[in-house]
Amino acid sequence: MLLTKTQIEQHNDALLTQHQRNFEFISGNIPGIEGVIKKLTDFQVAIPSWALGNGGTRFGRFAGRGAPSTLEQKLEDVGLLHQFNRSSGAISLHIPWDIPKDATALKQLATQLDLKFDAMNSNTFQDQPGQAHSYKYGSLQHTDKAVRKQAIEHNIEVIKYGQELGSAALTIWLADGSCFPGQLSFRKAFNNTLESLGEIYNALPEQWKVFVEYKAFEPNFYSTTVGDWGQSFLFASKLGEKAYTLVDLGHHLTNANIEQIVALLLNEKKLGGFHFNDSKYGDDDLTVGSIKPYQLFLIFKELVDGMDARGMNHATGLGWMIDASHIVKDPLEDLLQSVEAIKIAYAQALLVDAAQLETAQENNDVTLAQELLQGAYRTDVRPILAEARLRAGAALDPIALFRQLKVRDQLVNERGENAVATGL
Ligand code: LRH
Ligand code: MN
Repeated sequence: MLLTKTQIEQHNDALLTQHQRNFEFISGNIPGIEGVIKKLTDFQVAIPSWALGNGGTRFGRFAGRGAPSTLEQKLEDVGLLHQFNRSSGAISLHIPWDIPKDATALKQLATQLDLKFDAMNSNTFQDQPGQAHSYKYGSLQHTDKAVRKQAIEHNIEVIKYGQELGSAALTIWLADGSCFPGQLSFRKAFNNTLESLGEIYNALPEQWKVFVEYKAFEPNFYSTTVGDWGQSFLFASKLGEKAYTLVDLGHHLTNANIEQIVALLLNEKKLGGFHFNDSKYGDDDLTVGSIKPYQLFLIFKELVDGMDARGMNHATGLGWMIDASHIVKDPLEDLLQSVEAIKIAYAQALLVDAAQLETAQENNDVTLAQELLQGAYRTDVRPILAEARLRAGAALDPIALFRQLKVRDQLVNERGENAVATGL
């Protein structure tokens, strides 16, 4: 299903007066408001193909309703999200969960839906039926060269699918590691992984990037071979200029200072992109901004600072992707909220008076620095986001319209109650 222009206009007409009052109130106080709206409009967040159905944990999975059971239906769902917020203009595919049977037809559908294909994701953390070698003891790190070769070939195959679709990046997340002391030679695992990544790197097409995603633990619970930003940075630096680190917000040990990590990786020109989500404990993959919204704001403040310092285009300079899993919420509502939370943090970061903050920092005026930062964070920027959506032909209040149109019920009518999506 897709929305009609009329449905969006009728929804906006009903909310227009209230919105204009809110927007006039806030915009009057913001110098360069038009510049902020332009940046917000250009800022697109890629939606993960594996988060359009309901996910589970090892303790079970509660079925969703009307989930997309084909790759085409997944594109339609992302196209639908993009109609609601004109901010979800890309999908990130995971192979083999989303192998395109007809790449040309899929590209045509994506064009119709005004979608691009963002980074491709490989998968050497699950054994596929009929697979020659198991990844039980790892993939690119494996002690057996045949297993490493199999994993390298899979990543090169993923690049080929991406080339057919017009993607220009490969994200490699490795579950590789160990569960017990003594199980693994850390040095051999690192060197095998580096050698294997090198073969994948050499297969990258000219304009492509490879993102090395790190994660502290799970599914291995003693060591992870790409376990933190330092290890990912090491790999990306040794591989070459097309290799970057990828920061998944849920992949850090408790209380890690992610905004500092982001500042340093940007400073070193080795930050490639993000998997946005939120978490309280582990890799919880919760709605962005639902647990630690202030941390998300601080991360975007470092991003705006670091990208401006290097003259980078905010919208295209890094990979902006969500990586979430929905256990108790409607996946589409959750993704609409996550995109909104990302853009709220970005808008608030754009409101920080960087020059005044720099002066306060130079003068070690800690209180003033805090006041400048928290003043921006405590600004309700939602009317600015709504104005950007209105001008882009999207909905003033996406969640309200999603519910008003009973979108989930319509999808169930189309797809049946128990349609299931591939993914986690
Ligand atoms: C690993 C991860 C990775 C994906 C997977 C679905 O935890 O974040 O980015 O491949 O989730
Ligand atoms: Mn991730």
